[in-house]
Amino acid sequence: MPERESSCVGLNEPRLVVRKFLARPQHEGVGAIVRRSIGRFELRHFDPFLVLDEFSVTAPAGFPDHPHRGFETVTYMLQGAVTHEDFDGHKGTIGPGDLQWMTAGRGIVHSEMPAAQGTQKGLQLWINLSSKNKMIEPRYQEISSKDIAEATKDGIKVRVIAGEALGTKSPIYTRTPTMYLDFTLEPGAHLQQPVPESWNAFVYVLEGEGTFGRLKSSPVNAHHLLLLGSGDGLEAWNKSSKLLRFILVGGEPLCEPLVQFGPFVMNTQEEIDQTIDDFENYANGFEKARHWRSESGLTLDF
Ligand code: FJE
Ligand code: FE
Repeated sequence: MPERESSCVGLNEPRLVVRKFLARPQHEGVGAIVRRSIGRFELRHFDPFLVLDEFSVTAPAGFPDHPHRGFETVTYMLQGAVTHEDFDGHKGTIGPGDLQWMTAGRGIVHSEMPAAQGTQKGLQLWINLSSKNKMIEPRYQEISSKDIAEATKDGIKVRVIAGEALGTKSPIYTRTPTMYLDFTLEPGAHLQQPVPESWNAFVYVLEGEGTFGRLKSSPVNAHHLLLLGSGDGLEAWNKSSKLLRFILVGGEPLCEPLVQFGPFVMNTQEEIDQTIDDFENYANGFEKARHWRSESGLTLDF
């Protein structure tokens, strides 16, 4: 029997698209605009993912002082720059192609504000933490664009934000096992990307038009989120005459109870009550919020 071509990457059971959402612009923060897909009413969570926002901010709009507890925020810049500043003195600016992987753990209070003229664009993904990791010390992993691992093959370019693709690995440590790949496919390119069978996975289209799951399915364009069904990987084709860019994100579901109150995500209502108490009383990780204000001096209501 002839061997299957490149059997090490061939897929036995490609995942099909089971749901498709168009992320429409909505207001968030102070004057900012986000296209929210995961996290909106019709798609409250997609375990372990809580929110996916494609954001667009133009000064003086932004996301001034606000807290987080119990999950991670992953900010990937597409255009322009954002300055972040937290209550522990951690401060920096991320520009085009840069990544900030922030594990809020027991608590971060920070601001995220535009740092350049014009419109700043990017993606922010919120990844839930398991009960045993919700109260860990906060941690940042930051990678500038030039240091993000890239690989190219057969008309496919991938930027490996987390996980592995085309034999290239990201150095990012994911506490909730996660893969995050930024693919660009030239016209005619065909992708087969393994995704662990037990993981939930989705595609979000950034640019161009792509065919996902099966060759005969109708093409999907920018700002659409596609939830993938079960299987061992994703097959995608660029049947158009322009570049196709999308992210493929997968994660191991936590399968735990979840109670969310804005930027606090815990397992039980008691833990949420405790978190609100901690935040109001500057306790259990929120101590440094007592005397801290960002340069913006504003506070985000939630
Ligand atoms: C937040 C409202 C918010 N999406 N995308 C309430 F807007 C935010 C928030 C963000 C955010 C920040 C960036 Cl840089 C990009 C975002 C929501 O900061 F955390 C709460 N609680
Ligand atoms: Fe934030």
